[in-house]
Amino acid sequence: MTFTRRALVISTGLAAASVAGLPVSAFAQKKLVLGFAQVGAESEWRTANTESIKSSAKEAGIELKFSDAQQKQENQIKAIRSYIAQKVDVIAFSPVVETGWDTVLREAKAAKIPVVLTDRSVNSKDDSLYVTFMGSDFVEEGRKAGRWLVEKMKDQKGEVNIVELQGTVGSAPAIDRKKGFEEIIKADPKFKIIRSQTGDFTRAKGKEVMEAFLKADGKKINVLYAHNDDMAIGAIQAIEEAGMKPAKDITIISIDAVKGAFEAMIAGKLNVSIECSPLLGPQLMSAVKDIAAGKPLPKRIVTEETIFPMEVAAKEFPKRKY
Ligand code: GZL
Repeated sequence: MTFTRRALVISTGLAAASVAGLPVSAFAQKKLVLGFAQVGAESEWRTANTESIKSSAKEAGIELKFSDAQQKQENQIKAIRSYIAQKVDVIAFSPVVETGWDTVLREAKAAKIPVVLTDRSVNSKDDSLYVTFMGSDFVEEGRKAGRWLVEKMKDQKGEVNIVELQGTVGSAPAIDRKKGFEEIIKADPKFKIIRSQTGDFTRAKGKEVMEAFLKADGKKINVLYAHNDDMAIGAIQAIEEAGMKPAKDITIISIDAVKGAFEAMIAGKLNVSIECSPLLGPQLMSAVKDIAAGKPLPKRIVTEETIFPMEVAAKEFPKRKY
């Protein structure tokens, strides 16, 4: 039964119930059920994203089935299959990597269960496999990081040696944040990415990889570009343990603008954080209700975001919601 037909059946049921004198509430209480397959709990951003989804589902009166895949694609696929078996009304997930989803998404389509992509997208030729993708423009986030650096270094005559902490290999944010950043800095040959490696979006790995970068190139490093705040915060510890001053000896740019980033900027240890909002819960719940009501949705819903240099961190911090 298609989703629209299911909505029609519910509304017809309500009409029939009221004519037959049955308590309409018997039909009206059919709660929508959303199955959400989360990436994991790898970062402050992800924790805030999970909180937004859980609190918004509660507020919207939507029954939420939630799973944490510990950043493993096979776990997300297992969770999606279990939601199909449970015949949930809508499935939503944030794909840990861009590829390898077509088979399970075709299973959801065959089961007539609509799918919503949140936060990260999939690299599929068949965009009929999902209703909409809501989340940030990661390429633009990378461009914002590049533009901030070009402006900061505009009077710098010599080479600007950059080390890069990439996000999870194969993930949309890692691929696109790299792409946007390189698109901007390639205009000036003084900018050179001398080392680039994944820190898997975690503090621990960010620290470990930065230790290796410092061991290899220490004093040569002018800039760290981290694809998220957690890796930048881990790297800040490594920089300090190496006897250098973060945000002074090494300019640090990161993305997300989570609480930890504001604390680091206020402490003078991080130069700038590009906002990437995890607060997708309300948008997701409204999309679930629209799908249930048979309303069409745009294929792409982009989250509007800004940039926070350390100079504004203290003023902005009290207003932050994540
Ligand atoms: C971005 C999100 C990324 C964050 C990281 O939308 O997918 O994953 O930037 C998180 O902090 O781990």
